[in-house]
Amino acid sequence: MKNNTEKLVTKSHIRNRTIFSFSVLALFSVFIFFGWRWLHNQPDDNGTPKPVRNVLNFDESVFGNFLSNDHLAKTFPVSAAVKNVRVNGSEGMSDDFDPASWKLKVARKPGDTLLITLDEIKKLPKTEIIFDFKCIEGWSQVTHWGGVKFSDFAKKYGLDDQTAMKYMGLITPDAGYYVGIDMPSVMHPQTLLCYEMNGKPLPMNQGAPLRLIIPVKYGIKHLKRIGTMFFSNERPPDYWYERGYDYFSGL
Ligand SMILES: Nc1nc2c(c(=O)[nH]1)N[C@H]1C(S)=C(S)[C@@H](COP(=O)(O)O)O[C@H]1N2
Ligand SMILES: [Mo]
Repeated sequence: MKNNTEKLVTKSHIRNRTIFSFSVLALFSVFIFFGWRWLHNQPDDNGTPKPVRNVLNFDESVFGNFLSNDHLAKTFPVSAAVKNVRVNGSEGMSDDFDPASWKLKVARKPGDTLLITLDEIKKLPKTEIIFDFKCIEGWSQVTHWGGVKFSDFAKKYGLDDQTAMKYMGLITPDAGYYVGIDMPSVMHPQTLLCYEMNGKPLPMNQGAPLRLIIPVKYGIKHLKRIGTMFFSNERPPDYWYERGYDYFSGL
């Protein structure tokens, strides 16, 4: 029996369809070509074309609202933490550094800089966290860190005026790596000034004497070997931001 939905298709019908399909393809190609060229002729904003930067900044204005002290990054049992923790990134970690004479510089106001030793920091209550550390390069690892909560540190050193500002900046002692972080993320209860990894003193290549651990952010913001801390209502300079990455870099 003949299927009555069958249609008779002529050669010219097929030809017309083919021409139409190729025309659509050609049109889209032209559109993408000129669109791409237009984008790359736009003024640069910190390593990326201005329209792309505008989208990243818009994302920040949306997703920044989801950040809350009640929204915690997922944590794990100690047994889940890896023993061989990956070492990634050594900007600002020059060889001529002497951990014995290190002190944390906290620039509270112009002409008012605190110098704090590691022993003083260790006197504050210790907090540990085991979480999935995520790098924008596409890897992640469950790792175990110990230190003081930034919010405890801020309370102890009277940083109320400072934490009322919009950003904190961190710089390595040689100024080779630097990050800026929005204050809600800095004050988040899982953000640590960290001096231990896997229950032992932090290894040099992992940021000894003191590094930042900030589980609500990608790895780029977890600055190793903190030299100077400062506060500002403007975005502090940020190493990877200047190279085209998102300033917020939240998770
Ligand atoms: N001083 C300094 N801190 C840094 C970096 C760096 O290059 N220099 N790289 C960052 C990046 S991209 C990642 S993923 C983490 C890696 O931390 P780890 O070496 O302890 O794994 O450190 C961050 N902190
Ligand atoms: Mo990273």
